[in-house]
Amino acid sequence: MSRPLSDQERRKQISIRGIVGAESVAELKRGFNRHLHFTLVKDRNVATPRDYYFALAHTVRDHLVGRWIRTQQYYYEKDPKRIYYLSLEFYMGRTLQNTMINLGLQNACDEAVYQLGLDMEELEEIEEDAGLGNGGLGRLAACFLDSMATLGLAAYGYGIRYEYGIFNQKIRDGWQVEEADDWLRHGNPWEKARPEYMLPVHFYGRVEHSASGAKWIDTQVVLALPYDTPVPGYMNNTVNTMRLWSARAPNDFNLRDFNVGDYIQAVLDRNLAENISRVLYPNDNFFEGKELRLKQEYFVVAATLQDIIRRFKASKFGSTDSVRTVFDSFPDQVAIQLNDTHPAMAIPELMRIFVDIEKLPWDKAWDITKRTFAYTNHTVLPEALERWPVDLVEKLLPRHLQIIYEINQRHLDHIASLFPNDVGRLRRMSLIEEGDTKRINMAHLCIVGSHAVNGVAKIHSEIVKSQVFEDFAELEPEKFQNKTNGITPRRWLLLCNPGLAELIAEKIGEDYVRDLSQLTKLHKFVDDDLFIREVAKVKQENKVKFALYLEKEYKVKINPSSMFDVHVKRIHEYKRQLMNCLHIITMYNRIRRDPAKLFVPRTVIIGGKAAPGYHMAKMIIKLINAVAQVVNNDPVVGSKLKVIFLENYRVSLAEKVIPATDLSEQISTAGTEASGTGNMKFMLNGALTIGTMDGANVEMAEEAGEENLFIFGMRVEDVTELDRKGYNAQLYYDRLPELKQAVDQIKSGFFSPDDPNLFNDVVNMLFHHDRFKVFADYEAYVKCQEKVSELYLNSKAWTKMVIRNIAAAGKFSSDRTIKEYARDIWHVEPSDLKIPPPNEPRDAGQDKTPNGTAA
Ligand code: D6G
Repeated sequence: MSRPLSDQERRKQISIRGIVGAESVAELKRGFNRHLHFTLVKDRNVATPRDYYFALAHTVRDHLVGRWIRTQQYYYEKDPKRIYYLSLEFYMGRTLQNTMINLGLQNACDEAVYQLGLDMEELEEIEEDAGLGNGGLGRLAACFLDSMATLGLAAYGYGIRYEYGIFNQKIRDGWQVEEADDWLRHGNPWEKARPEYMLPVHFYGRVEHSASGAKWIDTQVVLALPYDTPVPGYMNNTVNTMRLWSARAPNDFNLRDFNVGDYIQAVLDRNLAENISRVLYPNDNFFEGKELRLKQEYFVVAATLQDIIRRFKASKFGSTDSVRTVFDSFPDQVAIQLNDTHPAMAIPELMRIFVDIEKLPWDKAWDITKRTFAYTNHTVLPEALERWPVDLVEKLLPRHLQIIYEINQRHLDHIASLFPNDVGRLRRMSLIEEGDTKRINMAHLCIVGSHAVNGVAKIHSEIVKSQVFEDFAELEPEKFQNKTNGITPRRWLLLCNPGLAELIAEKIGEDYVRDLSQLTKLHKFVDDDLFIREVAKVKQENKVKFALYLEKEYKVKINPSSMFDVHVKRIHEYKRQLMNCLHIITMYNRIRRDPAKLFVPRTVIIGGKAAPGYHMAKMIIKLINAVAQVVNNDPVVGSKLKVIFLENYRVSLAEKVIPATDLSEQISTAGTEASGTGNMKFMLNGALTIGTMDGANVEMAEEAGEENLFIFGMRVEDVTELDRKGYNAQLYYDRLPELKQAVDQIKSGFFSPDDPNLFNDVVNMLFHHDRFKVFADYEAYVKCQEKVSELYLNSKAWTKMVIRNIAAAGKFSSDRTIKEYARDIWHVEPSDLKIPPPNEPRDAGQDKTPNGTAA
């Protein structure tokens, strides 16, 4: 066996993060100095670290521009089928390092920055996260953009440019406190405003019907101003566009019809219109029926569809038959994927455009619409399903309500013809729910208006078909599909874990970055002692690095030789951070009961944001911090057990903590977590999983072998059975002394001596209305954790299991997911054709894009 290579030797051989040529380094340095001078208007005497970050960002951006223009020009020349991913969230995180990696510039930039006497990591830390998402759903959209560009699809992400993204979480006295995320304060070098493509969006008003059709009139207009962000593929010269809309008041806002004479007030009122894109709603898996949110949903949809149709009309397929555009080929040229029901208004909006504006007959319009849209369902939790009150829709979008009623009428007529006299079925399948408040079931609208409906993991897609939308699946079984989620290996391995990425490249070559299934080649190294040691070494280095980061940023000291047991994701009852907390208390009590007994040292790290209005989630954060306070300051415990609440968990913090994790906690109640994607990130980065048979955990176990994960607890069938019998928390409490002790401590104020009743709500919930059955899985969870500790004592056996997991993680690349969407839903072929790199700017007069602007 060969001796291990030094880090430097490795770097020289591996080019997954680009090749360092003397010339490119010199060019980067020139670019940097030029931008510092001309763009930042600074010299090195007065420049701040932020100036250096911006100079570097602009330098890297320069390398994107030509590829971006060329790619978009290519799309206009070739008119491939365009894929539109509509999402209210794009949780992008930082852009600098991702761009350097995808352009193959990382190593050259590292060298250039080093030669300039600067520290790359320090510069990277200055960039604000683009926190335009809450959790999994938004991050999935971001991973998909990376994969679509890498696979050479003519794809676009369309969303909202929130002025404030997800709030910054501060922990004060153990409580979550929210701070506004003013992420654009210093400017955003990655976006390009496109005021020339600004579009009007209408709200309110009324509908006039006449012989020539329906007219939506007397509306209030808000303008949608697009900001484009380049989305580079991995080393393929493709640069796609993410277009985010920002709300602008028209200049005659409130001046024409109202407020005549009150000019000042009218100008001040512009804020009202512009509030549409002010802030991201901070709910994860929860529907909050606010008018402003509905405005956001329609705003993105209305602007985007105008853009899509403009681009279609400009293509060779948007032919006209002397007067009108022929839309027959629209579904062959355009695929629109709805990321959950949030952009569901696109369905009635496209119908409105076709029927009211383009004057297509209803049936034809409906056929085209259905063949254009596909809908991804992300959750089956009832509190997360969007059900907009009819009254609200009627006020804000009166024409759309009429169209939804018409869709519903035809849909119900169809069902009645197939199932005569089945009133129950009609009621269950209606788009309109009767009740105290009449509501539109947006999932039903999406199912009816799409040609494909997919869940995001096998188990979830089965639940969608057999439970939540059973009647719809019976009606159109072929419509229902599964597309198991994935993550981009570029950000979630190359970027966040270069040590591991390069070690893997050394063993199996570099192609795995674009074809993650090649990780199976690692199986043959499971017994290679040197490789085992190297994998363990990379993990240890990552842990030390993370420990240093925590010490520097948060002044907390953790022991890097303890097991890092990490539970990071949004705080939610169904994700059961409370069960983890009960395990911590159990470990604590065990140490105190017998301090001399061997205990495998653990650092339990829990992080995640609670929706600001979610009382129970905020209490859970407070409880974790209260427990941490007691555990971390008990001299009997010493360094055996530490509990850290990781403040402000977000994309850029995930990139730090995931590579440093030994044990990944994925412990939702079976049947509640649609997929999860954090689980995949940990697996790829060499953590072992303790988890329930839920979401994509099931497929991780399938890929790696159940014996290589720590699977415990109720399966979906067990949960269903327990529901049938009736879940009684008290029974578990009475039977399990350690559970009783832990719960009693919370109840009696052991962790909140100043306020013994502080956690009454939490305890009360656990006993009387715990929908997620924490006590029912407690015993199996604690027993499984004992097995985890036992294996951790045997470092070699542990690392071998880690290697088996990494080798089995290939399925969870979002490249695989996108290939499946492309094949089964969008009907497009990925292309590995490399768009030629731009050498010189083309003659600006030569080509015209359909915007009339020079390409
Ligand atoms: C991006 C890049 C720019 C291109 C534009 C095309 O801003 O070079 O001209 O997209 O936009 P559409 O015409 O496709 O909307």
